Amino acid sequence: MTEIDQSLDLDPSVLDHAYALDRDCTTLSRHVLQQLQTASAEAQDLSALMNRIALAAKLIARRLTRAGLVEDALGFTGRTNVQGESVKKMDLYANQVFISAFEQSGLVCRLASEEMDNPYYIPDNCAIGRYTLLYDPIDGSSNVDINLNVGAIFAIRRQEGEDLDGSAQDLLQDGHKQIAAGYVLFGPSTMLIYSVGKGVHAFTLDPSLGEFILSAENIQIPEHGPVYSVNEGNFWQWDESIRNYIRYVHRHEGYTARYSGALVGDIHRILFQGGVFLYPGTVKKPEGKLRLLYESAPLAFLVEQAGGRASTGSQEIMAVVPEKLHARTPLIIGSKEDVALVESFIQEHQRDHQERTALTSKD
Ligand code: AFP
Repeated sequence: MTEIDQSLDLDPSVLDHAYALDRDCTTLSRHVLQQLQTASAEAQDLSALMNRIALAAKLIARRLTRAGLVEDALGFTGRTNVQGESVKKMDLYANQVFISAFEQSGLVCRLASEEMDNPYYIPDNCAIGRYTLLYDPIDGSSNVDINLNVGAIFAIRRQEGEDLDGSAQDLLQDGHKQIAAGYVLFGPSTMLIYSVGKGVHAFTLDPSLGEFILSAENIQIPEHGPVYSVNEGNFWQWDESIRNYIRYVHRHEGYTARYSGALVGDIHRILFQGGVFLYPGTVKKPEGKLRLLYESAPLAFLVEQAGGRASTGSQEIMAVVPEKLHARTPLIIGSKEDVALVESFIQEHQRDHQERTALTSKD
């Protein structure tokens, strides 16, 4: 114990723990290599890729923490993206940060983002970097202007084929083609959660070191949790099956509603505490709001790695093959038991519908 520790009269066991944390600090790149337990070229690539994602996360976090003080961080650009949504200044900034972080890396041939109509190619990298980074640079961007948590979501896929015409057809494949996925949560602290298919691990940015340090390893999502996370303002737009599920949780003890407007924040809570997040189809958006390649599939990869599930209601998210780059899917994701409960209402409704149709066709 140091003199300062003695003068502060600190409990030695607390100090041991604090020093142990300092001594053992595991950085992200080292952790990826440990996970893959090989010196293969792909392990080196993934470690370097995660490092670049971490760099992008640090740059975005730095701007977010000063968003109210710097020019051009808050508000809208006046443009709409390929999905017809209003683009915020932070969306554009964060999108560009990912491009800049990867442009010099030699790792990635293409970046595909929610904010870009078509993938962005880095021709100089394509001879050596055969990966594609798919990402949502700022998830929940409406939270930026009110200083609430936002996120970024990412997935890495190998490029398959030459993609000579730049149509990126090889990206129109299911979620099993992802070799890594994760998200960054910009909250009171900045956290990066990732999986390379070997469990789910959380890192917290230590601003004094400028490093992401391992803070939770092998996260397991509880089989069931109290939280249901859904925008209930859409109740009038839902199918009767989803309304029945919501009526069920309203009438049973043990459920609690949490909805932040940023998917990453809601998923983060559920990952650690259990429960279910839903964004079902609505009258206005029958496929829901969330994009398969940039949001649903990466989070499905992660949540499955943590022992949870992700479903459209009738199909596993990981099995969905998108028809186009910016395809949307309904999403039901979280603890196994809670996802199954929502699905049971959908299945019951489908059975009722089939029976009614059979009866009317007999008449
Ligand atoms: P934005 O990034 O356009 O704000 O959308 C965020 C999001 O895709 C996801 O993070 C939220 O869960 C969901 O939309 C919120 O959408 P609603 O406002 O329709 O509930």
